[in-house]
Amino acid sequence: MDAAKYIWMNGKFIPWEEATTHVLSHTIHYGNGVIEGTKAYKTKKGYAIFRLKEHTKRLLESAKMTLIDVPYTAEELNEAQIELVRKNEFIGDNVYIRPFAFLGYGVMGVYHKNAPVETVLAAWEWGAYLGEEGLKRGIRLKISSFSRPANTSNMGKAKATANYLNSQLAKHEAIECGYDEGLLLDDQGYVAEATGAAFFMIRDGKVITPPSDNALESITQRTVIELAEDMGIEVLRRRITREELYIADEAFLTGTAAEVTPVREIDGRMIGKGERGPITEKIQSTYFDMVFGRNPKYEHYLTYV
Ligand code: PPE
Repeated sequence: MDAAKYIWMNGKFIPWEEATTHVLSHTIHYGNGVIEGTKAYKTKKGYAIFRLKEHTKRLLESAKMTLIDVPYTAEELNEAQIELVRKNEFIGDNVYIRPFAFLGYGVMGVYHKNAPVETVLAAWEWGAYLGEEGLKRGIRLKISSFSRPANTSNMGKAKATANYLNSQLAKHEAIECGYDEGLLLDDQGYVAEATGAAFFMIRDGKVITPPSDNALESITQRTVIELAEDMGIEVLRRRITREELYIADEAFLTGTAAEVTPVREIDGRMIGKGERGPITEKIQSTYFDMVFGRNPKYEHYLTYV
């Protein structure tokens, strides 16, 4: 990871190296924390943060779901993120912002409401999540032997730190088996999401993506649905079963970090021609034009710093 200059912690900008925490912080032991992942891209007019308001809103909503009282308003957090990107004087095309809240030092035991809430905004330069090569050629996906936790036991719509244990197990399994990424089904056997991205497939010219019944309400997924519809492509939001994945014409993942990453293989079955498909390519290039400020139609999603 590339260090940056400053991190915003509990209302103040402090040097990157000084943003530390005690080993007995509550979240380290019991796993209740919330995170966001937001991106700033270098445009012709300087850095622009993509869908800043939506990401900050989701952070506060995740915190509400997991009973963490963040003592800052969305407006304060938005202003601080803009200032964070400015102050760090980044140079690269891709800046990743990680807003998060966790429970700090002071109490032990599962009951967490007396633990202090720590709010942090960090940012650093972070390139292609699944590799530059993956963006061009597509990645290999393995359906995980782990399923996404059922709605009766976890909260998939919260971007909760705790949900990433399940993601880590699936990711590790996929990598160990020689794949790039894991795809998780829900407890009923329908496609939920990848370990850190939403899933899309294309059949007969139609774009299909599952509802967020058992998954994070992905902001990139919502964006791509809008883009595809604007391009005149029909989009279906419906459940997908395993065997249907194998006969997809094209597939891709979406996420703030994953952006639009094509999928060229699932469980040893070649998807389409085993390369980035033509519709995927169109959606991907439209997405990059949008985030890099090259398409005035989507300017309203950009916050210039
Ligand atoms: N599902 C999961 C489980 C997930 O973590 C992400 C984002 C998404 C879907 C896509 O959501 P959105 O970014 O709103 O389109 N994963 C973040 C963290 C990845 C990481 O490894 O860290 C991200 O993309 O920022």
